[in-house]
Amino acid sequence: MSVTVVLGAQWGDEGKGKLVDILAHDSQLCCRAQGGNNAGHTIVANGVTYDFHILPSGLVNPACLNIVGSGCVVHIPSFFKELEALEKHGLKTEGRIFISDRAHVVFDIHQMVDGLEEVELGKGFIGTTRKGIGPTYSTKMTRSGLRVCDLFDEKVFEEKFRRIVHGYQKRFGDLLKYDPEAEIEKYKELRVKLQDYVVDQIPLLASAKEKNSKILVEGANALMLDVDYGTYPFVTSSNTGLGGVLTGLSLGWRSLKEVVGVVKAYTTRVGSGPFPTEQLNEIGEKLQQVGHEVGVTTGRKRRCGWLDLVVIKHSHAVNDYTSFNLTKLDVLDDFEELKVATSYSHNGQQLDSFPANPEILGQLDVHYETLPGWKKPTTGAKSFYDLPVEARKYVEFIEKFTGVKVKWIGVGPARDHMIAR
Ligand code: 2SA
Ligand code: GDP
Ligand code: MG
Repeated sequence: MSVTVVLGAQWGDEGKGKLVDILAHDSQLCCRAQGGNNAGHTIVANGVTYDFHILPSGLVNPACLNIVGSGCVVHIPSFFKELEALEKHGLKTEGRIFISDRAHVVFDIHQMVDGLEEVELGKGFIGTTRKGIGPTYSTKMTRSGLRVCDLFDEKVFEEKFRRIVHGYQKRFGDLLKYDPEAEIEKYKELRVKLQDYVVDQIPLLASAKEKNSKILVEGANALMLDVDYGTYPFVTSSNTGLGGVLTGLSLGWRSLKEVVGVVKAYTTRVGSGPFPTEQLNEIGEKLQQVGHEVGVTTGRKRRCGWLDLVVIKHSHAVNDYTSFNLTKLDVLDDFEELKVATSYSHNGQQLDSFPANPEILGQLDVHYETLPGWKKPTTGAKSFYDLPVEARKYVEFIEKFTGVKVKWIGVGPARDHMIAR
């Protein structure tokens, strides 16, 4: 068995879905290890645009099986809604998508609590997707959550579910307008519909191992949103790095072949929190507009700024990438010059790593290298040498700084807008 892991190296939306779609053509199984339907991604293939949230992008390839792994959190009605939308776009998903019986269930009440917790935070709100991700991982960690397997024993389900609801009602009182009976009723139908999708992930992956299958792991969100290594507390509630892949799926470290870091040629972030290279000016606006930087799940405008190689270095230090996919290089086609952050200082002191403290992160001086732009279209480029020399130098600058080879370069949204080296 050989496993290729695709991980976001920045704050998400680097274009992981597109690389996963390309690699899925040579894979038998595509897995999600963590996160929920907060992870919006868009894939453009055969002239069709598909929006994904919780489902793995391997569904676009008809020969690839897909699994939502144990480390994920799943809102079951949204899972079915997303499947239906893909079917409407012509994808045949029957028999190709499974959910681990150990994955945790996101209930409507988790989503409502997500919203209430954001309000409680006032000005310090995280800017979550309000998909109930944080509250569901919280109930998982306090051992009061429900797993997919719990849904199939009505008595256990009702008992555990009422306990969660009771706890939240005690905490939020009248603020929480919620009818648990309606949700219990909904699950009478949902559990019947769900049973064909539920598997024990451990033997499934073990059998893939025996068959020497090629497995693809699709990271969700990205390292800077990792609950341990990201810009805490402005992060999501799972381990979005390699650690989350190992705990969220039973693959084992021995089978890991490649860990690809997906790096957008500039930086974006959705929601609140530190963003040292953010450009709150016409440059940020241009990146947002040319890059169509809008959240796939919530429709929020993404914040935009220059490429930050201090972030990429930090991300590489945690995930140990074997290669990079640089994406959206074409978005930089029309800039006279490009800036790339290469170091930070704080109170005149040079920093040698990405600081943990959000206060320090808010007071950094960012040091940039300026590189020439290329002012030519790159979308038609089929090989590295089709790119303008300045674009090649931009790529080589990233490689030299990080010591990681850029193996793929995205020059447009479609599947064939990708240079492989
Ligand atoms: P949550 O909902 O608890 O995971 O939010 C916590 C933080 O994580 C950020 N986050 C994301 N950042 C970028 N992209 C995400 N997916 C969607 C997309 C987001 C969207 O593809 O654009 O549509 O708005 C994603 N999911 C979570 C989030 O902004 C919070 O900062
Ligand atoms: P993900 O969450 O990392 O999978 O990324 P998203 O799908 O949320 O956001 C990436 C967006 O950029 C999507 O709309 C993609 O279709 C698009 N995209 C991916 N790669 C490229 C590229 O190389 N160039 C351009 N212009 N768009 C791209
Ligand atoms: Mg996304």
